[in-house]
Amino acid sequence: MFNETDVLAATALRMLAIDAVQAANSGHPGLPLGAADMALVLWTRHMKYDPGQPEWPNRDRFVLSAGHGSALLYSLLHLAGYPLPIDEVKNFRQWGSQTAGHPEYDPKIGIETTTGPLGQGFANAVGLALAERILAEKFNQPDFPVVDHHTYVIASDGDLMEGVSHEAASFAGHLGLGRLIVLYDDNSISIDGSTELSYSDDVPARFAAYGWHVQQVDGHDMAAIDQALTAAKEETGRPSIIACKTHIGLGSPGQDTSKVHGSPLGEEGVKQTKRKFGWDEDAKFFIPDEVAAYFTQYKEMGAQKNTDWQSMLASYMEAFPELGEDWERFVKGELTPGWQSKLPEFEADKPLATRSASGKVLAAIAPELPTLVGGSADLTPSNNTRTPDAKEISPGNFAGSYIHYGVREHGMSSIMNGLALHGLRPFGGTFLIFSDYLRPTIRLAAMMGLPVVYVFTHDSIGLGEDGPTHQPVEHVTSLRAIPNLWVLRPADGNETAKAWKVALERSDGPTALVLTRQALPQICPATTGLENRRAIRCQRGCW
Ligand SMILES: Cc1ncc(C[n+]2csc(CCOP(=O)(O)OP(=O)(O)O)c2C)c(N)n1
Ligand SMILES: [Mg+2]
Repeated sequence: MFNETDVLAATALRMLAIDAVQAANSGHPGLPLGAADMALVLWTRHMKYDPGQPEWPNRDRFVLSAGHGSALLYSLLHLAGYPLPIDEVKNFRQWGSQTAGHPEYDPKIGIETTTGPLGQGFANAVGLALAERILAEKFNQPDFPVVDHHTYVIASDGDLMEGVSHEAASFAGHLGLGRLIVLYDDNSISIDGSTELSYSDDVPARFAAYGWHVQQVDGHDMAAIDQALTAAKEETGRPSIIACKTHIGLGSPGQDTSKVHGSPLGEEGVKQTKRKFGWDEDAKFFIPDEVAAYFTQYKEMGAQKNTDWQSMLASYMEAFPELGEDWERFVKGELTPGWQSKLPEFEADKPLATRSASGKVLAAIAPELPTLVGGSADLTPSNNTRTPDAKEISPGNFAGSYIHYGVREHGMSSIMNGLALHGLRPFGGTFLIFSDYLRPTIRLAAMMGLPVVYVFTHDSIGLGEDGPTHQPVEHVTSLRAIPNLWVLRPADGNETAKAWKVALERSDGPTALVLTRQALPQICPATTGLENRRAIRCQRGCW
């Protein structure tokens, strides 16, 4: 089933990656050399993608969570035929290139999410896999599996050490996200040296305890990887992890050491590695014709899958015109026209906490917005995030719009990034004081321009009674320091309604709503302009 051309293609992938790192004299050769076999098997025998239309909605999602191995991803995208020319691979890590040191969100060339901070890609992938199930429930009809794909991840030791991956893995196991498949680059090396220095988890046992389907294979045995991927796809009720035992820096002088993790091999090291793989040691960025033809064949197969899907979609649009309209809007990232008319108005002289106003706003608008998916990190009654009509998402049941994330703020927020990457409009709640727990993910949402909404309640001086651990002091200021995050701190009910309007009309980045626990007077009648508002505030002595 695997022949010399497969091996040659994997070698070409490796050589392209080490040439890119060497040209930049900076980067990470270890992961590409070690993980090329699993990447090749995945991208040729299992993944569904069309490099001619990278944003095909029903493509399988691939996340290189170990973003430091980006030379592997860029080489793979180039070989697979994505619009990423060889000059971009040659310009690895150079200013203005599409090939930054760690991948940055760029779906037009096949990069599904920004990775680099370890663990985030893993948790984003849980969000992508959850989005796939939610969307399948919304759109699929008998004989019309419009949304029907897998989410694949390559994750490293560091990814699995990071806390956020623990939260997300536990949650994925709970929900039974059967279409999530993780290839673990199990090389027992991280930057400080052997993982034995700091890591003695029994990873397979840990994931089995989370409720995952677990396999262990030799990560350089293509047939074994292929079989494991097939078994992982057959397991539909549980997420899968395949621990692939690999050699970091395979074939290089520094193989199996931490040195090869993040240091270029050097001109001599590159030559030695090329000799070891039977490659011309003087050839740089060389792609043999048979390797180019090999990838073209898979590109054509992918294009055919997309063509078949497009013709199914055309029949679907005729058979289900209303759903078809929703689908078109979803694909364009648009919300139901006129939804703003449902925004409630709050009467003067009825003091109300802005968290309560937020709950009322959501209750009014959520039924209009099929792609809005809410949740809370176990503070639902405090955050007022669940609306009366919202059905909850639960293990094996994805026909809902409300997610109980459990006490997993960091995981929740990274999963929300994944939901947003797949086109849903997620919002999630916790106390403002705990915004620190999800700060790394807010920054990534801001960098990627994802329209995620954070419902941060309990912005109140009255919280003093909970003690200093619950009293937000510097939080609003520090959130305002994140570029491209909009921080809105409405002063009453009507401003809360406007804040939701602003947050949901925004499609190019995240918004934090900072809401009170205590009741506030209504100082801003809904329909008046700024001048009147000023006058009213002056009358009340609160401007
Ligand atoms: C949150 C976070 N902390 C630290 C780093 C810096 N860093 C990059 S790779 C790495 C660990 C490398 O080990 P592993 O993940 O096993 O990758 P491998 O060396 O096997 O390629 C670290 C600590 C990071 N990228 N993200
Ligand atoms: Mg490692």
